[in-house]
Amino acid sequence: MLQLVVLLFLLSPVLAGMQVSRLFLAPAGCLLTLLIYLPSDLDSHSADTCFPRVFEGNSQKIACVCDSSRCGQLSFTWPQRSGEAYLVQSTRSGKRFSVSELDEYDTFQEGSNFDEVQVNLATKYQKILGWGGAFTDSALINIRSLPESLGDQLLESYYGPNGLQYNFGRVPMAGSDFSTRVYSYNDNPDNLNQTLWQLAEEDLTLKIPYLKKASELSQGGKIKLKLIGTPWSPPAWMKTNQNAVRGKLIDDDRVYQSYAEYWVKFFDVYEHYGLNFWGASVQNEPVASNLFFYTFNSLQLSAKEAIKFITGYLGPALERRGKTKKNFKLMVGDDSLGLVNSHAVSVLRDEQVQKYVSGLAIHWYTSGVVPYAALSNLYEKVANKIEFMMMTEACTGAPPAWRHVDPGSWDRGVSYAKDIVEDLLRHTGAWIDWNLALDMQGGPNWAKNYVDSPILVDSQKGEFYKQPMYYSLAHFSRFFRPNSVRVDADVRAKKSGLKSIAALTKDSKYVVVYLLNDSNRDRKISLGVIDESGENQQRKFVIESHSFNTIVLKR
Ligand SMILES: *[C@@H]1O[C@H](CO)[C@@H](O)[C@H](O)[C@H]1NC(C)=O
Ligand SMILES: CC(=O)N[C@H]1CO[C@H](CO)[C@@H](O)[C@@H]1O
Repeated sequence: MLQLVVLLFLLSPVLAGMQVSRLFLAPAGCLLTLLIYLPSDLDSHSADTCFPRVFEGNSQKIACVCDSSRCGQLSFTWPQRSGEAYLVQSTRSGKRFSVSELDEYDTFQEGSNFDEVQVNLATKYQKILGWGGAFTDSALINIRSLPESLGDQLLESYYGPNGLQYNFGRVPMAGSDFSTRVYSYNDNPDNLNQTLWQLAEEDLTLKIPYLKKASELSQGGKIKLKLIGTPWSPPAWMKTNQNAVRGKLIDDDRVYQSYAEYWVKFFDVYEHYGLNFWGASVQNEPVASNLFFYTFNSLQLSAKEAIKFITGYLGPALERRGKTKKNFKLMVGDDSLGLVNSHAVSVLRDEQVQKYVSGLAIHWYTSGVVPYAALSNLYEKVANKIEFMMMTEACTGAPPAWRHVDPGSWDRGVSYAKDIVEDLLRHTGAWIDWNLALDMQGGPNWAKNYVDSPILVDSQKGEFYKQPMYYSLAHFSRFFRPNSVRVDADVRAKKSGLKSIAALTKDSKYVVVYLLNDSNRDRKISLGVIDESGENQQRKFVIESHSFNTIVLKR
């Protein structure tokens, strides 16, 4: 093919010199263009999904570049024929969301060393609620710093049909540390009747326009975007220390009542702008805010205070607006495993609280330090009091001593994958990432609490980078779709360290299986899918060392 193109190209001046009619030349030119473009498209399938850049000269640190002229897409067509199966792979060596068909027949020798994974469709667990990220002021400032169409492309990378197909968006109610200033919706001291409540400029110029865009993108992909509101701090004048950082709500009924009014007004006003929220958490990190090093917008809210606020003020205020458990999912917790456990158990034990609260939210920051068994224990204590449990905030690069931003880091993608698998194995229905995008410093952040993000923006170069964390998420979000049900996936070769989770799609037509191994060698996998009638479908294939793998099988 290539030779033909070269030949035609070399011949073209000769053909032109032969005074061939214009009528002939025009289509010949088109054909020439077609022939030149065709081979490059066919040659490297990965060019569709990633335009790679190596960072710091380290071949393991690869991020995919998007600029005004190019941006990789995550394209995947679900199989149509029964028995058809695909393997989607991303590897440390550079594959990104690369799709290959899996043979129905065993092409390997019998008796060789396979790791067995047995998926059992009859054993069902929690429903998958979905995937998302947070619309912080900083994320949106970074998106806005790009040329408009490139910023839209970034949003599409998350919410569009060829992106992660996120269906959740977490929205800070007023400022968080990922803002460029400290503000609330009513910084007028003693305005207890909340007559001076008003949206901030950040809502009008950032949150509302970008939430609308994301909503349109996901509706285009026929997914209903579910928004979750979360406050970081009440107005400082309502707090014991008169400060947005740390402090408690002043223990006065009028303050509690006023704060409930302040809180629900946010949803009234956003509805006025056409944005309806699916739910909210009562308070971001109510327990971690007691730690001495907590240096940004927060509220120290004890279990007793949370119960008082929910049952006496917030719950009734929501109810007066027609927001009940049926149509508005209020969550408690919203803090790290280990820190929030006894707080959440105490709050949820209150019968009045149960009238208003639907879910438990957990943050990831102690993962790997606090054993995951604590998540199962916590869940068991509250299981009969909630409809769902979700992970509502995660990021890498958070501890002050760490590199905040580590462009192209594969290991950070692995951290995401490990946590998602461990959480999903323990009743978690949704996994929501932190900032959608950060700058090359990991900000902006008024409190200098810089961290990493799956997408980094370099506004000076007019580029953004999709890191391995982004692709790590893609292996879940694109396949473990909302309303799928997790099913049993038993890794027989337990010593292999291989991790697996599996789900059955809502229509029961597809089985999706995720496999993670971070070992140094390729692994031979024997995957068995046993259906409800006991029939076993086998697939044998190889997964590469240091890889994220999703298998999609049409039943
Ligand atoms: C609300 O409170 C302010 C004081 O902040 C007061 O001046 C105003 O009259 C009050 N408005 C109503 C309608 O009660
Ligand atoms: C992420 C993961 O589970 N990695 C494991 C892959 O397998 C090796 C042994 O071959 C384990 O040491 C890793 O922990």
